[in-house]
Amino acid sequence: PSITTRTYAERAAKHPVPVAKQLLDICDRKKTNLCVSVDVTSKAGLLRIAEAAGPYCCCIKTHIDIVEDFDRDLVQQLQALADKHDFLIWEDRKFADIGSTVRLQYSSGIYKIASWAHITNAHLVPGEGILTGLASVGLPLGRGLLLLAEMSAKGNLATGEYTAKNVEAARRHPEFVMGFVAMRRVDEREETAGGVAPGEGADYVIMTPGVGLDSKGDGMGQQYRTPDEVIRESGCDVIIVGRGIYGGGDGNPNEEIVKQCKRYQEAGWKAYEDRLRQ
Ligand code: BMP
Repeated sequence: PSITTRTYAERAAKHPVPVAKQLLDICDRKKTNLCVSVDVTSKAGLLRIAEAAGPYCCCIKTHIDIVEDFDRDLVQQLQALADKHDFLIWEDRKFADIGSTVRLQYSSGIYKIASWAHITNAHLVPGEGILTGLASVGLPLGRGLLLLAEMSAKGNLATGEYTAKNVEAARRHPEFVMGFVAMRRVDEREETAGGVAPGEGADYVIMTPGVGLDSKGDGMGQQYRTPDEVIRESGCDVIIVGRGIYGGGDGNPNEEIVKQCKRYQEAGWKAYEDRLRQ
């Protein structure tokens, strides 16, 4: 059977990357495949939205370098919220340099991403040295990495052979690469093409941005699909929702955030249950 017919719990039990196991277990426990992307520029805004969204999501995704008043206390408070509400933290850093440089960018500087983010992600543009560099920091800390095998924006260049190379590279780093940012089940297509039966290969978590129920785009290239298109039709595992939940700017009031979280959580979970029945 294909990966898409297995439950999150079944997949958690067998996953080789501890953080992927944790994420899939949270999805099962909280009945949510929602990752909330919080792209706001203030510490107070980020913490407020994470607190409001925490009960409904499996993961909070940050862009820590847009926060104007970043300090260590911000990540400490975010970690406390992750413990309290049972979610993981993903810093959407999109590393894209040679191994020796990303190793420093991941561990050092102002942000020290590896010290607090369970998950981060990278482009394969520089070649597989980027994985060796990031793994040298992340593996000892039990972190996991997503490769950007595809992107959501119109006209993006992560397609075809480049996407396939991401899947091949992931297979050579099974202890650290937990999955992909992708728009579809990129791993299974590859397995079928290579003559391997779908689902017999490694299990990758597919986390998918460009999800919105009320809008088709943002006028800057973003393209939105519904949770049903993403989870059931395309076989992805986690929906990433940003502006559809926090509303842009400094963010919606808490009441609206909670309302939208429940709406996306429900839609994402229904799509998953429908997929299991397919
Ligand atoms: P929104 O739902 O507001 O469009 O936000 C999408 C989020 O996902 C942004 O933080 C963006 O950086 C991220 N993202 C994306 O939109 N497309 C990709 O291909 C990869 C991303 O990380």
